[in-house]
Amino acid sequence: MGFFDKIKAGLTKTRDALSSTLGGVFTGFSEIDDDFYDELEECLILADLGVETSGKAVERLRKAVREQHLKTTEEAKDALKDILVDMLNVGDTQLNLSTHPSVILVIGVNGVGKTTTIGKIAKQQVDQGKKVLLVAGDTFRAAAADQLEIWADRSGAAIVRQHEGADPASVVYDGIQSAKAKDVDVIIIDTAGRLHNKANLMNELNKISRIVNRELPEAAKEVLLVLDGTTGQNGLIQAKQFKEIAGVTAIALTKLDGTAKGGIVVAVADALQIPVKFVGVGEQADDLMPFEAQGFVDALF
Ligand SMILES: Nc1nc2c(ncn2[C@@H]2O[C@H](COP(=O)(O)OP(=O)(O)O)[C@@H](O)[C@H]2O)c(=O)[nH]1
Ligand SMILES: [Mg+2]
Repeated sequence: MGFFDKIKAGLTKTRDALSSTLGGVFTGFSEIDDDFYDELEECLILADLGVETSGKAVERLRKAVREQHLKTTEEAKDALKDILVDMLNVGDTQLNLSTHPSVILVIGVNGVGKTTTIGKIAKQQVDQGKKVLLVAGDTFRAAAADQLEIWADRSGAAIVRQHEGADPASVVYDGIQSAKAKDVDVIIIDTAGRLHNKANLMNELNKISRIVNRELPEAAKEVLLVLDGTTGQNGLIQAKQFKEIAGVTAIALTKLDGTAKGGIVVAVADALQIPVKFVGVGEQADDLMPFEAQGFVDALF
């Protein structure tokens, strides 16, 4: 399955919800009037674009309708699709892995899908012929490193881990030395995400970043924030907190297969102005799609 089919299947719940609500708006109104805009905005909010982003999208649509003299709701629909694509295009959606090695630091709260997403990215990179090393920076529970090790085996990546309770920055240091020795292309660092202790988490992430910058000053670095797509607007609040404490460069939205509120992707991109680079649509190794705005919006409608 290509991107479009896969993402379409993963977004089934969102699309079903949207087609019964949004579809109704576009077919139910014969002309573009205030009632049409009001209904439309309500639908977008229901699909989890959030109040702010939905308002912005409808405002832009009003402008497009005025300026382009659009007459039918069908024309308005096409214009809305263009607007959503534009709102999603906030930066390069490809990971920057231009150096050898490159580093992906993966952050986010517990349970959002960090380790799973790392496993999936590792698989994609290994399949492209890259040498990948996973670093078990979540030392909070032994099970976390065990889970990462399963993904290492599954994807064909190497792994560096230490004992439970070890200093994550020290595991990262070990990982980088090992990567240098083994000529690794991509280092992917897993972390624990205990956001309830914000100061602690910030310290931990800062320490990891310092080690990476000191040991690999020239390396391309991505800070990938993983968000659970089913948590809706709560996820957005989390994202804003992480944006404050870590220099997030990319977002992965997981579990879109389990929600009717896939519109959260638009809300996140618009509110944070950080590109969504992946969407997770299942638990298997190949259930991670590189994000592409046009394909995503086409799959939604
Ligand atoms: N349905 C679905 N489940 C997912 C997805 N990504 C992760 N999961 C599941 O979410 C749970 C938590 O994932 P995990 O990677 O352990 O989260 P972490 O605590 O952030 O490392 C696991 O049961 C995963 O299988 C996804 O895209 N779709
Ligand atoms: Mg984990």
